[in-house]
Amino acid sequence: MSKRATFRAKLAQKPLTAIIGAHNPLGARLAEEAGFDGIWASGFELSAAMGVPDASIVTMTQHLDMTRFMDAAIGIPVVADIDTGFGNATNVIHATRQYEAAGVAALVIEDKTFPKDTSLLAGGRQELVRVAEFEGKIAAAVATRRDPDLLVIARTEALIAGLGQEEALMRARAYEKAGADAILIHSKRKTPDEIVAFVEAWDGTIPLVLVPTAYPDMTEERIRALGKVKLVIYGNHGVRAITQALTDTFRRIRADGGVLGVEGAIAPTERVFAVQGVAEMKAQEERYLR
Ligand code: SPV
Ligand code: MG
Repeated sequence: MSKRATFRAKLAQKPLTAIIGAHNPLGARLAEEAGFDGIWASGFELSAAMGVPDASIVTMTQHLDMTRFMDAAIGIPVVADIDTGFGNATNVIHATRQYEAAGVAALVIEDKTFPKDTSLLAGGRQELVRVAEFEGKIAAAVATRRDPDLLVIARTEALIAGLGQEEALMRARAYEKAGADAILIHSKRKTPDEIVAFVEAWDGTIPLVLVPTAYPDMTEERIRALGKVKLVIYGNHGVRAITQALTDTFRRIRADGGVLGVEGAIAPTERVFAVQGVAEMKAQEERYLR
């Protein structure tokens, strides 16, 4: 079975599927090793890794290239965060072709205007496109995919934009009618109340997707108990872990004037060799270098 078919079947059968953000194959491999069901090719993570805000500055091609590298490096599926689809429905058609060819299992398209602003930023510029415009974008992605197993997930930012439950529900229902396979409902509240209220009120037939970054007390056990939610995305914990680890390590080396003090706290070189696949390369050399 293809990664795509496996992922679609998992979402249908498993009570809850869990994926985590990555922005390069190293992180993707570590996520696979840790037991995640898949990778979230996060726009926020890649933007941060490139040292720019998550505001449609990283281009589609840059995100696509990294997504392709990640997909090729791992055996678990990749869910691509394609933001707004990089423009209008025509851009979505192009993006769908490209990401499908890159091997992803799912596309997540959000109903913000292009260029977007990142969702969790206090005071961020959160403007949504008209419902009809976004229905067209979802319908365009659905009609463009060649493989029916490629999931098209519609993400509404209605709660992020402060537009309330009724707007969020109205949009989610419209996006289901437009052909979405699932609805991602995002929130930046510190508590899960508005997400719980949305999930309880959800009367559609397609499953929901949550990103419990702002409300971290929402555990998988609690999500499973809610029902209706089939996918949880841990959006940015990798890039935050790296930011902290590099901050601590670099400062310590500078303060100590040497690397002895960090030796015990960082991965040995051999561990990096292992994640890079050096052992496989050596086996290949043994077999093929003549
Ligand atoms: C991302 O990881 O790029 C996301 C999730 O879209 S969030 O940053 O919470 O909007
Ligand atoms: Mg994103």
